[in-house]
Amino acid sequence: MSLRSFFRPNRASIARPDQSLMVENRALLERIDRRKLLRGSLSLGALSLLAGCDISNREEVQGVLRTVSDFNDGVQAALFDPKRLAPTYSRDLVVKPPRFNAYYEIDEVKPVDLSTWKLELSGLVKDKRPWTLDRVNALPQQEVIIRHICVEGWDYIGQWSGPNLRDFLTRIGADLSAKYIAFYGNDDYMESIDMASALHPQTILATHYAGEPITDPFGAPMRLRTAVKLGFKNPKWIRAIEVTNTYPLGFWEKQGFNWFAGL
Ligand SMILES: Nc1nc2c(c(=O)[nH]1)N[C@H]1C(S)=C(S)[C@@H](COP(=O)(O)O)O[C@H]1N2
Ligand SMILES: [Mo]
Repeated sequence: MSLRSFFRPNRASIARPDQSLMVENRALLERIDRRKLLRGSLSLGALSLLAGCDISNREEVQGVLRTVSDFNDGVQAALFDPKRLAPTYSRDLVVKPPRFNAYYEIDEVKPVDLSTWKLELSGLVKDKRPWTLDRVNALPQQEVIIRHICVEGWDYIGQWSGPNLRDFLTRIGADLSAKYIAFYGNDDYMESIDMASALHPQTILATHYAGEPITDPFGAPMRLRTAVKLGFKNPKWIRAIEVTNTYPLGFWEKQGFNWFAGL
């Protein structure tokens, strides 16, 4: 099925939208609809009708949804303005402690041993020496008070500080023309972002929350905080950073969410 035929429902399809297919591809559909990038030609309503057009071939429909979703990644990347700043907020709006979320429950968090913690570096980086927390804390600090938005439909304002990611990448001799930066969490979580977003002025390696070192269960000792990405693109408990040109598939992309996930 081509994209073109996918956009053109036939009458029969209107009569039998497939609910299970809609449920199965909910993440993809919501992502596609939320951005409203293709307003008019493509809506969740239109997709739901179209999803019914060849229900006998679920893989084909899924393939088309993925194509639209990947297409959105490209459109988002093209529309991204590396200099446009996200809104920031005043300190009295900061939620303390931060609101907790992970792909597991809060009581399952395995606290990180800060005495042995080191930040590992790999990939397209000249100086791969691991970083101790003391060395990270000796770097110039930047504070951002920004809104964290989760695809689950909630948000909160947080006050984060730590080294600016662009400064850090420059310092370690990272190839700033590489495509991706991947972050590996202590809990097996992995996410990656595009270099333009990594170099955005409001993207930091947060080690502090509301002026205090980040403690567990909140992602000690380091988490990515970027004002230009959805919540799931902000890995916590960072133990390793990789600079690469090989597309690194993250935790939530495997569930069908868009990779770019920009705000
Ligand atoms: N290591 C790790 N990082 C993670 C997650 C996770 O499960 N593990 N969940 C992500 C998701 S989906 C969200 S919304 C935010 C939650 O951050 P919070 O605890 O400050 O609300 O962390 C993100 N980073
Ligand atoms: Mo999230």
